[in-house]
Amino acid sequence: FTKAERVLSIQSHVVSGFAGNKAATFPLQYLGFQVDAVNTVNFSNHTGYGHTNGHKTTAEQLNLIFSGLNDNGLLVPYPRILTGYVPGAEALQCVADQLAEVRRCNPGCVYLLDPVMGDIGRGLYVAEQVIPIYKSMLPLATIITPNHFELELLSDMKITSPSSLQQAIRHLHEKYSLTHVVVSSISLPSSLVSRFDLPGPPDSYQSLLGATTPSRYTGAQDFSTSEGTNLVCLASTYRAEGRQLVTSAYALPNVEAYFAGVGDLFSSMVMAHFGNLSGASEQDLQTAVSKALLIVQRILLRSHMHSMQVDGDASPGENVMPSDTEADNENPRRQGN
Ligand code: PXL
Repeated sequence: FTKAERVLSIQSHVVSGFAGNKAATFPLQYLGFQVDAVNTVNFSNHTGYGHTNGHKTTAEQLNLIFSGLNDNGLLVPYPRILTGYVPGAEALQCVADQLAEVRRCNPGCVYLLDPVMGDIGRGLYVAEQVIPIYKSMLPLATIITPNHFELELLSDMKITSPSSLQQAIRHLHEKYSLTHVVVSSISLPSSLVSRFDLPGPPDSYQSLLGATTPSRYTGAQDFSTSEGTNLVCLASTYRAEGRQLVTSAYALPNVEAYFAGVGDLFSSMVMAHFGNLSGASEQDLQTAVSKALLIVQRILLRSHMHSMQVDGDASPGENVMPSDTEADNENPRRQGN
């Protein structure tokens, strides 16, 4: 990255820890981006702690921020926009309306929509009314990054097998004219992962982390079994001409610890590495996803190793950024996880 490209990042702010804009901003700045953050909440900490204080930015307050940007001609020209955690329906509708207008005026903008709603372990952690709003926003997005839980909510399908997974992804591409769908994490038994057909690394980043070699899935076995799991990330690009999906799978070792904000870090890194602003090619997506996975995996492993050294164990709710683990060094008996 040679120039400071601007990114509008519409996500949460937490005082302690790393989620939303707190997880995305520094890594994006480190890559040379100028990050303009709209904070959708101002919370003491992320909601995984069980107790959170603070406030949500209202639709009216968001509208003031957006109209201020717009009045100065600052909103429409963003080359990249990222949206994440917006827990309330009115606020999300306001973001949706703004995005529709930006898209209309600047169709070349890369818009990464992370439909942050929950995960398999914790369930839904935003208002239920955001689900139809996210569905209405999908046609605006260049890339979406749902996890397993969010994919089920958006597609109204239960995902229990590779074929239902493919069906759900195809449904989103076709119903909402989506070119790129990235399923950020899905659990698969290792026996299925070994049945991926490995075509070889597409770029040098791959060789740094063998586990992120993309692969085309060939099997059709049910995966609702209890054997050891691997995390799998799927990147899918739709070629409208032949109604063809080009899907790559990336198998990752499971890090046996709970980290918050990983999805937020991942989506920001996919957006950062999606090089071609008007691009619709599967290579653009594959490159972005491999690089993002590599970065996330390295940060996770380092944080996990560090928290093991500090606590002798990985604590639930522990965050992912190295600076957080450094803070632990000074205060090893930190409470509140
Ligand atoms: O990682 C998603 C997220 C973002 N922001 C806040 C959260 C969560 C998930 O719990 O609580 C404030």
